[in-house]
Amino acid sequence: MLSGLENKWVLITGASSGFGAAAARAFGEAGCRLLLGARRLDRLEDVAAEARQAGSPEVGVQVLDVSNTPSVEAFTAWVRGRTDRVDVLVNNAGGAQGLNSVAEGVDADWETMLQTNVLGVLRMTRAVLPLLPRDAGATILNIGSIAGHVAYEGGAAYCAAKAGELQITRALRLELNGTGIRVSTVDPGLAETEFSLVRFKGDAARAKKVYEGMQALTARDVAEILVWVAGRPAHVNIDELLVKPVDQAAIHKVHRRPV
Ligand code: NDP
Ligand code: 8X3
Repeated sequence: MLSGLENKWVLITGASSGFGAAAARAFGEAGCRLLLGARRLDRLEDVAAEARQAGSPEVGVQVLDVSNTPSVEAFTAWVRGRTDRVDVLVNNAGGAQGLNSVAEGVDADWETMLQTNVLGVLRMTRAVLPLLPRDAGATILNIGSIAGHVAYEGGAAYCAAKAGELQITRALRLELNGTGIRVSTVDPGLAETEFSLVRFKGDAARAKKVYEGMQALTARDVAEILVWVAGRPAHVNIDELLVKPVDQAAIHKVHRRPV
């Protein structure tokens, strides 16, 4: 897959699974050099091996917890030890915890969702901004969600977090106007990754039901979009891209076949 991204430095948060891992493979195929972060180092090492196999000339992995400022700072110090520039920052780390109504809400779940999906994006962006080159097509690529556009029952904190991510993206684009740095959000609907397994705290049967009888997006579908967005000519900014499975006409309208 040739995209003009060869040898660009791409930093991906949450690269140990799902979209982040698929993005590492896809940017690897495009010939990018990769800096991968997440909390599970063993999983990152497996992803790194796949990305090298796919064609990446250089892959580094390092522990990263985006919910913790010292961890973000230590990660960025590690990045600075490998390169003085980051061409693409993919703020992907995040997810949901639980599907409780507000009345039944759990503090720890709310705090995790806001820490990762909102403050994590702010922390990572603040830390990496000085490394993004000016006027060279550098890109901040945030992963939002359909949940940032439309609310659903049990999703109050997650929907609020992804709406927060959307507004961070919009504010950043205004703040960075004139620098040549592009700011995009890619907002998927239902995609089968470990997202629901994490949301339902390891309940695999409940997680599987979310995608039952319908064809969800794959992590690869989303990763290919990320490579496409980052690979546009330097003067082109893809502002907001909402992508859903054909079976999902709207957040509450999902076509399911009998199973
Ligand atoms: P996965 O659960 O498969 O991947 C989530 C990734 O985020 C993992 O690599 C995990 O790594 C990482 N992560 C979670 N918390 C932290 C943290 N505190 N610090 C660093 N890394 C962290 O789910 P997806 O790939 O689906 O999710 C990726 C993004 O896409 C999330 O922001 C999610 O909200 C969003 N999204 C998902 C959709 C879906 O339907 N799947 C649809 C729309 C958006 P580790 O545990 O090793 O730290
Ligand atoms: C994940 C998509 O609809 O499960 O962001 O919230 S949804």
